[in-house]
Amino acid sequence: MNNSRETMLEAAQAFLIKGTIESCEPYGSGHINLTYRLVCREKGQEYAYILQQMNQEVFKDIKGLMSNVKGVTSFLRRQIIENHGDPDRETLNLVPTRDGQDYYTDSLGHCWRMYLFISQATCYNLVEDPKDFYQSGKAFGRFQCLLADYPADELHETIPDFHNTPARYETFEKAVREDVMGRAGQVAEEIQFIRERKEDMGLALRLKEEGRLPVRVSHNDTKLNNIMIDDATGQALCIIDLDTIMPGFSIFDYGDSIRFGANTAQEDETDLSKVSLSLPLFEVYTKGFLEGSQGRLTRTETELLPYGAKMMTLECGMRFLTDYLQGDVYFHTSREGHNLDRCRTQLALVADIERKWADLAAIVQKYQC
Ligand code: ADP
Ligand code: GN1
Ligand code: MG
Repeated sequence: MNNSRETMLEAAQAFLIKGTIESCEPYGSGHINLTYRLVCREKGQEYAYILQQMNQEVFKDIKGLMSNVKGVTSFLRRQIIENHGDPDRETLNLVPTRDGQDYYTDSLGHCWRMYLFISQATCYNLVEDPKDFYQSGKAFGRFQCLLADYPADELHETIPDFHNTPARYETFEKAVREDVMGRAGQVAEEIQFIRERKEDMGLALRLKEEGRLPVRVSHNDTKLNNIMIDDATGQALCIIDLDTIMPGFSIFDYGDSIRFGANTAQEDETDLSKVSLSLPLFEVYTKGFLEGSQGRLTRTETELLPYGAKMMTLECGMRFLTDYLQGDVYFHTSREGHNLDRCRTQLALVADIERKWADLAAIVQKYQC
């Protein structure tokens, strides 16, 4: 899966980096792009960068994608400067290529981009301190407020129907029917679990059509490891992974964070007895998200927050199972059955969300503005 050293170095040299390259190693735990940490040195001073080969199977329109990233990061940079923040750490910063472009296409046709590396900050795969999760809720709530003034018509839809759950369901059923890897027989229970919840999937789109659920410029991939927490202050520092910023629903941005961060286990845990929805974590995130949203969410949006959490978890479980059935062609995997393990944690979490439904509604009501 990883590139050869020559390919990485060719790509790294195409950008306006400072000094000479010391190292370039795979980095982070994203499921989509190939990410490297590049370290350079000049006159004893170290300069670090994130070098990414973008996933062209997933993102068909790299030009549109990069125009979104450039537009959104420049917009955020201006706001951070106005608020006397640190624009090099509080937003992603693209490093241009030597010929002034936002990304580089190598001799094999692969597309690369580079960001300044944000140091002394961490992306977590599991909540270690509930305060971090509260911070992350506040930051994602605020992020959507900041983007409220972003010209939505300038955004390219990088993945059409990204959180269209009924469309995802159709793709899942097709994968079951085609069963190209001959795996459907061993996952009958999971298939059944998803089918039993088919009727729940269309609610958000129906409400949108009735004019009852607003479409907002959203991040669309708000998991905990897409936000950097400052090691020194414990504050949410920077929201990263801007590849899926598109029009979407606030309840899905909220829900995707709950799916990942309020789970007591990691997304790919194999011991399902460790998987549950933590009510204390659900509560701190909800408090943070509603505070960060500064009263902008409508009553319907607020009431639908638990639904957003359930739907993002179910949709993600369905996507992992679809990928397992199709032969692991979308998400990066690092072991046999990885996508199936991920699917199982998500479905176990859906079941726990359903068991705790009344508690979730009560928590949301407690913090409703
Ligand atoms: P993917 O789409 O594959 O998830 P991300 O853009 O989220 O890719 O990057 C993968 C990981 O790389 C992140 O979870 C984070 O740990 C790290 N990362 C990305 N950008 C930066 C940055 N500018 N500074 C430091 N770490 C970063
Ligand atoms: C992917 O890119 P990353 O790893 O942050 C995926 C999300 C899924 C998530 C599951 C573009 O996120 O939609 O929810 O994996 N991103 C894309 O962990 O498909
Ligand atoms: Mg990511």
